[in-house]
Order: sequence, then C-alpha cells, then structure tokens
Amino acid sequence: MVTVANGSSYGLRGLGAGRRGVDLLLVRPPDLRPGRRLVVPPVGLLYVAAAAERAGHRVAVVDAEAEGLSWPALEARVKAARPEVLGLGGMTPVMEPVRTAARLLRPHVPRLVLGGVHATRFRERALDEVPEADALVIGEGEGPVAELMAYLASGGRGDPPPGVMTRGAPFREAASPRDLDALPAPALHLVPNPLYGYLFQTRPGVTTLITSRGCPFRCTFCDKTVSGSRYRWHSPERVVGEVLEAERRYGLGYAVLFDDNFTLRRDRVLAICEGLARAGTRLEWKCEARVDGVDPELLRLMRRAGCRTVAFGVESGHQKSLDRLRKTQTVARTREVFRQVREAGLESVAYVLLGIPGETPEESLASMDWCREIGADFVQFSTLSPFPGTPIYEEAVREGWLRTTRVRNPADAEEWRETLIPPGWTEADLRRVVRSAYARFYFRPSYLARQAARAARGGALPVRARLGLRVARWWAAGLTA
Ligand code: B12
Ligand code: SF4
Repeated sequence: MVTVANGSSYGLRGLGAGRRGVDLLLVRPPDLRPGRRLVVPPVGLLYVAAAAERAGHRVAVVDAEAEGLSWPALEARVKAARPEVLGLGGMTPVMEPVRTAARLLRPHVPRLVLGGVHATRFRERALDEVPEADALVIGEGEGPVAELMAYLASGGRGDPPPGVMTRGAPFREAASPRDLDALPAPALHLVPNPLYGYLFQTRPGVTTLITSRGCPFRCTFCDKTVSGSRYRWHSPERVVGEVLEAERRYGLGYAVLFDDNFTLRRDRVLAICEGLARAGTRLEWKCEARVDGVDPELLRLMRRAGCRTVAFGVESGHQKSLDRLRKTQTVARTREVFRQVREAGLESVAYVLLGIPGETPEESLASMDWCREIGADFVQFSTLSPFPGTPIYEEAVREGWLRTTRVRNPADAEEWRETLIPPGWTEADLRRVVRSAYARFYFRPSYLARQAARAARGGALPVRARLGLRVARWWAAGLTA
C-alpha cells in the first residue's frame, strides 16, 4: 500500500500495475485565448478523481486551462504520465477543445473515456462526434468510473457496468448517488490550487464547493441533464469539514458554491452557517439561490458565516417572461430580496436573459434598466441557448420557431454562443441588445467609482479591473466589427 499526501491509501493493484504510469489521467483542455485565465477548479473531474482514488487507482489531473498549457505542452505531459485511461469531459458549447484533445492525445493512451454534460445528453451522437472515445460515462460519474476501471482492469470482458456506454454493447443506466456524504470530497490535492481565481473573490486562494445537487424547479430553459430534479445534499458537518480542509490544508481563502440551489433547505443552510461561525473559519464565499429561498434572517446569518455575494436567477424584469419561462417567482419578490441582500451587507449578482421569446428588444433592454433600479451590484447578461432536451427547445421545435445564430458575449466561455433568435427579432437586434445592456449597466461613472472603491476595500480590485478591461475591449472591438 502507498499513502498519499492526504493520508488516504491506495494499492498498486488494478490498471497499470507493472507500468510506471498512472491508471487514470483526467484532463481539462487548454483555452488559449488571451485574457481567459480566470478559472475555477474543474470540480466534476475532481469528484471523479476522488472516486477512482478511493477505488484504489493512481489518478492524476492536468488542468491545462488553469496552467495555460499549449497543446504541445499538454501532449508532453500526457506522454510523461503514461496513463492507462485518459478521461475528458465537457459541456455542449465548449466541446471543440475536448474534440481537439481527443484527437491529439488518443495516440498516447490505450483508452479514452468521455463524461460530463454533453456525453450524458447526446450519448450515441457524442460517441460519433468523438470517434477516439472508447467509452462514455453517462450521468454523475463517481460510481460508473470506479466500476469502469475495475471492468477494464479485469480485461473488459462481458457487458460494461451501469452508466458506461461502449459501441455495440448493451447500455444500463446507473442510479444517481442519493447519499452525497458517501462520496469522497473532490480531489483538491491533484490540482494547482494557487492558480485558480474568480471574478467575485474577496480573499486570495479560490476553490469550488458543491454542497447539493439537483433542483426540483422546472424552468423551461434549464438543462438538468446530469444533476436532475431530485434535490440531494451534503450534511452541514460535511460542508463545514470541506471548508476547513480547503482553508487549513490548502490555504484557500474563498469558495464558490456552485449548487444549483444552495438555499433550498433553510434548516440545512442555517446549520452550515452556524457550523462555520462556530469553527471560526475566515474563508469567504459566494452562493447561488432563488429569490424565494432567502429571507433577512438567513441572509444576515450567511453574511456572519463568511458569505459575501449571492447570485440570483433574476432572468427578466417582466412578469410575463418569468411566467413564460415557468420560473415561478415574481418581479416584486426579486426587488424586495435585492433590498434585503443590500441591508444584510452582501453583494448581489443578477443573472439576466436577453432575448426571451415574447419580449421585444426594447423590453429586453428594459430588464437591464430594471436591474439598475433594484440596485443589483453586478449583472450577467446571457442570451438564451436552446439546449436539446430542455422544454424551451422542444417548444421551439414543435412550434417551428427554432432559429439560432451566434452571439458574442464577454461573459461566455465560448467565443460565439449559439443563441435562440426570438420570434420577431433579427440577428442584429440580438447583438445590439447584448452590447447596449452591458454598456448601459456597466459604463456609468458613478457605478464604476462605487464598485472600484468597494473592490479596493475588499482586495478584489486587480481581478475586477481585469474583467472590466475585458468587457471594455469586447465592446470597443464591436465598434469596428
Ligand atoms: C458550476 C458550473 C459552471 C462553472 C464551473 C464549471 C467547472 N469547470 O467546474 C462555470 C461558471 C465556470 C461554468 C461555465 C460554463 N457553463 Co456551467 N454549470 C455549472 C453548474 C451550475 C454546476 C456544474 C457542477 O459543478 N456540477 C456538480 C458536478 C459534480 O457535476 P458535473 O460537473 O456535471 O460532473 C459530473 C458528471 O458530469 C461527470 N463528469 C464530468 N466530467 C467528467 C469527465 C469524465 C472523464 C467522467 C468519467 C465523468 C465526468 O461526473 C461528475 C461527477 O458526478 C451546471 C448546472 C448543473 N447542475 O449541472 C452548469 C452547466 C453545466 N453549465 C452550462 C454551461 C452552458 C456553461 C458554459 C458553456 C456557459 C457559457 N456559455 O459560458 C460555461 C462553460 C465553461 C467551460 N469552459 O467549460 C450548462 C451546460 C449545458 C450543456 N448542455 O452543456 C449547465 C448544465 C447549466 C444549465 N442548466 O444550462 N459552469
Ligand atoms: S434555472 Fe435554477 S431554479 Fe430553474 S430549474 Fe434550473 S437550477 Fe432550478
């Protein structure tokens, strides 16, 4: 047995025994566009890594995006690691680098496995799109990956285990984990933690926490392919333990809680906050919530427990649009909650959709004005991507108005986001609305002065100035495009 830095033990049995390489190498491909280096840890991959380690395998992760590795440098790293199995994962809009990585790296590895949202949604089509992949892991990967490694180690005879899809073999669904505490914590020891950063970070050293999975709401644009509708959660003790581990073992100061719906169970959030306050952690954090999931008392307690920013899916300033998207929330409630957030001493982020079917371009821009009115500190304006499988996609196909174009947005990971053209809009309308929304919200001298002063006080000025410059550059480039 070998004991690794985190105190866990694993044996050198299974794949790769007798070789010098690792059993499983998980790779996040490079993103070599300038100014793109503000990345959070690839938490899905790290859950998978932890599950494979717990099953006794030697696992490594190369985060080429965070490290800023070139393609040749990544290739060299993979050759040096000599993995038995290479794992890649990706979301639909950013599959191009995953496909490039598969083509480049497949010659150096005996087997390649693809997981994540895109593989889970498209299955056979994903196998066709990535011919280098030997297998797909469908859904939440912890259970299937451990079984897949055992299956491969025993020679890959018979049908693949549940959750694993190969060409020409029968496929069985794997159940999603019900008890999240039974999963090992993400394998933070495998990634370069000091390289991560986040726009809203208020202290140095960023990590990601997922304290719950799934969301029972049914917003028509939301892709719940992987985590599904059943809400499952980590216990408060486990969450507090992960925070303390991040802080005390890795020296990290800030966590982004990327749960779909962190505050769904009020009693759990109260217990987490009380636990954090009791433990005396200095770690600060941001979470995502619905406006019907918070109240003044909860927000105050969250603030005391280190929360600095809460992001809400505001979507629109028009009730008719919220109803159309089946958001089941009201604009009146949103206005009230943004006031409560401010009073609790927290920063607010509004996620807003531009180009909601049924809105005119002027109505979309009015949503931006409304965000100014309710005093949102930051707004992320997104256009609506109709992901196959979502109700809005099905509706657009059924009713014959599915038309898409590509829109450039400084908040998007892909250079040009595939976007729905709402009925009655032109492509030019969409681009104009995205540009005006950002410019009219962010390029206000009084707003910029207020935010700069606050960012300076919180130590976040360099990160935010960099992002501000990116938005300004994107906007200026559009003047000549
Ligand atoms: C956190 C998050 C982010 C974060 C961090 C992502 C990260 N690198 O960790 C940020 C904000 C950066 C982000 C960005 C984007 N995101 Co996002 N994001 C999420 C969110 C809210 C949670 C994801 C998560 O951490 N889940 C928890 C972990 C445990 O699950 P997981 O990541 O899916 O991983 C599990 C499985 O997928 C699988 N798995 C994953 N990878 C692999 C690899 C292998 C080899 C194996 C075996 C298994 C495996 O096992 C994991 C453990 O169970 C989801 C919504 C959701 N609930 O899924 C949206 C979501 C995944 N994002 C989405 C989108 C569209 C994006 C962007 C493209 C948006 C944009 N246009 O910029 C970018 C792309 C960024 C990029 N370069 O990859 C969509 C994807 C839709 C689709 N069909 O692809 C989702 C579903 C949101 C939605 N409801 O529409 N995102
Ligand atoms: S948009 Fe948010 S509230 Fe709506 S279904 Fe998706 S995760 Fe749940």
